Amino acid sequence: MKLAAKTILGAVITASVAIVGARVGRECCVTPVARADGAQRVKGNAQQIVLIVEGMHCATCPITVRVTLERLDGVKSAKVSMKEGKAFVDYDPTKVTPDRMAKAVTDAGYPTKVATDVKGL
Ligand SMILES: [Cu+2]
Repeated sequence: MKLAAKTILGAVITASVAIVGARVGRECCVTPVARADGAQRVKGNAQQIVLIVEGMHCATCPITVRVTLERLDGVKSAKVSMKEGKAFVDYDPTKVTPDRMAKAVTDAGYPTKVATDVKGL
């Protein structure tokens, strides 16, 4: 009896884990994003832009977005807020454009556009 009960419990736990796993198991959450070695750090001429990022749904998503942005040549740093659905990017406008950043994040799985109504950052 005890063994049978354990087996059933084990099956229930396994099923629960599988259900939870299916819920959060989007690619962004399981695919490790390798950071490019020797990421470029630019000096001077920095500007900041805000990107509106859709589709972030777990704690890993903003990290994926940040790493995606910081891999771009010309991006100094990126702060990503999952709560706000925004990315705040410091960048060198001579090396990279906001549209290029938005495309990179969109290609990573998060539909992104450049915020046009944000002034005075
Ligand atoms: Cu995620």
